[in-house]
Amino acid sequence: MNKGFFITFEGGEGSGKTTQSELLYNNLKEKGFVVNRTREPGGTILAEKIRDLLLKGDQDKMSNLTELYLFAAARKDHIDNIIEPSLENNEIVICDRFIDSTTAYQGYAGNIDLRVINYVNNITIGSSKPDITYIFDIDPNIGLQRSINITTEEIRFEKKDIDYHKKIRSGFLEIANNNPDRCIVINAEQELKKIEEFILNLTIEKYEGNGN
Ligand code: Z5A
Repeated sequence: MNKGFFITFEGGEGSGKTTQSELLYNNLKEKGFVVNRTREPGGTILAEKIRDLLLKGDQDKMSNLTELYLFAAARKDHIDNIIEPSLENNEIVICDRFIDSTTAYQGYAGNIDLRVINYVNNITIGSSKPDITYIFDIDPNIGLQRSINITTEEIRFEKKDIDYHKKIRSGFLEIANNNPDRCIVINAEQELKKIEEFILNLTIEKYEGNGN
């Protein structure tokens, strides 16, 4: 019997992942599923502290490799204390960003060798591999415009130039191409309700098809 069901939401800035992961969480709960919604970097006390280090302050304050290790450290704590226990408990876990963000941001955009990224990702997650990954695809100019109105100190990545964000977009599309078993690309420029319905229906179909 399968243990739990693990869903990740990925994509560039302002693509609507957070909005849609919350909608899916509410919709599944309303239908009686046991669901846990979390995010990366973050999800535990220690990982939220690492989040502050990573997302606040000057964009050049650390190297790409330092970033990679900090994201991995936060993820390991999150997996050990939140994701794995929830999956062991047969829950549905919805996570806003996960390993594909590391591949897109530190790998494709940050130029760390993808073999290093894959190695670090694999030893960090162990068997906690997502069952479905929704990749939100949006023109970075539109995404950045959408997030401009959100007031937060967590803007280290938003401050990077447009070329960086274009690399992230094409990186995510390549990840989807390389992982067709779990990745579904969502056109994030569509109307909110249309995306919400599509994701809910597909999630339930995949969940039931997974032997749950
Ligand atoms: N990062 C990394 O480099 N490596 C890693 O391994 C991980 C992360 C895990 C975390 O940010 C940062 O860490 C991230 C990558 C890096 N870079 N940044 N910044 P985050 O995930 O916490 O924050 P974010 O990516 O900036 O997300 P965001 O600003 O919260 O955007 P979003 O979640 O994609 O969008 P949203 O908040 O749901 O929506 C943005 C706005 O658009 C909002 O006003 C919505 O009402 C609106 N919206 C949403 N959907 C629509 C539609 N369909 N139409 C019109 N308007 C919409």
